Amino acid sequence: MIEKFYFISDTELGRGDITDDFKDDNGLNSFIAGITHEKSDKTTLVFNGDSIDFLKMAHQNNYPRAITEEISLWKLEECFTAHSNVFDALKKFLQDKKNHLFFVIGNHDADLAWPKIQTRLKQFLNAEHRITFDFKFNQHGIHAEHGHLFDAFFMHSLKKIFTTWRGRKILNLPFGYYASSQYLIDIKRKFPHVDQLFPKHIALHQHPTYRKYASSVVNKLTLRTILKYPFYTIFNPTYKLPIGRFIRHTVRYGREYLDDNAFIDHRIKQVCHKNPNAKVIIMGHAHLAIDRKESNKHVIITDTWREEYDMEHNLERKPRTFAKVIVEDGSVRDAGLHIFQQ
Ligand SMILES: [Mn+2]
Repeated sequence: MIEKFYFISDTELGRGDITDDFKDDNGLNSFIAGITHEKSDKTTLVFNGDSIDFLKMAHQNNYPRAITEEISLWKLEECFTAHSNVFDALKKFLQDKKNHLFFVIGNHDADLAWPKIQTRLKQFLNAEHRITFDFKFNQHGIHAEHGHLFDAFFMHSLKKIFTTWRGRKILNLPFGYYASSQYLIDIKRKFPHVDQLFPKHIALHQHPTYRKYASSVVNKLTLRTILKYPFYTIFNPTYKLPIGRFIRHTVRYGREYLDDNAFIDHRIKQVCHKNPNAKVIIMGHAHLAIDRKESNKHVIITDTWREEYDMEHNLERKPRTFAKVIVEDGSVRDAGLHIFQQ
């Protein structure tokens, strides 16, 4: 029996407005169409986190801190409308009964944890029993997770996904979510195109106006975080701070918060250590493309599918990458990182 697994990450499908960085519907459609009729007994497409960009999507022009199930549902419908072609391709993919879809939950799409979001997606894609949602994917010695659980700012408890505030059930989101949606989004809305430059620390270095505006926003965030949030958190759970993790991050990396290249080796070591039995480990989140052997494991990091230009390579559009794993009779036969060519 041959099973094929495809992993892509960080597509960040939004609602087609200025904060939506996904402009590649045609590319993604043809990728999905290309794997729809595979020669296999079973084909699974894994969206390895940050698939739908609930984080950067405004809700009726606002970024509320308390994310209820209704807000998440509204955003999901907006995404269905803005990227209907992608969802049509997924519907066609799922028409074949041997095909499965797996959504790994990331930091832009924690909303996928809501029961009604999962029901709605299953209903919309018309495949009740072949769509799975989870924070981690573990099958046949393949371990996949988005990668944010190793990120000091986006890490959160897997046991407490929801919390209650003023009698309402809301998502229990990490500090990074609020820093991004309440503050950093402002930088993006003001400089939408500079924000598509990668890596971030070089973009900041080369664009003084962008850097100046970004640092004023970050300073405001830092001041409020130190002076006000410790008091706010008494009344409102969305103001809680990851002080211990923040200190550990600073001890390990100094004042480097943006360059994922600086963090990735340690994160790879951590994920390998936490999953001793995995043969293949796949992550996203870092917006890097990596394929290497690490302590007898095959480690693959898939890059983003959003519109991003590489400042270290003549501003070329970053290639769209995916991981492919072939499993024969329950064991991994082949695994690797690939570049998608349309
Ligand atoms: Mn992420």
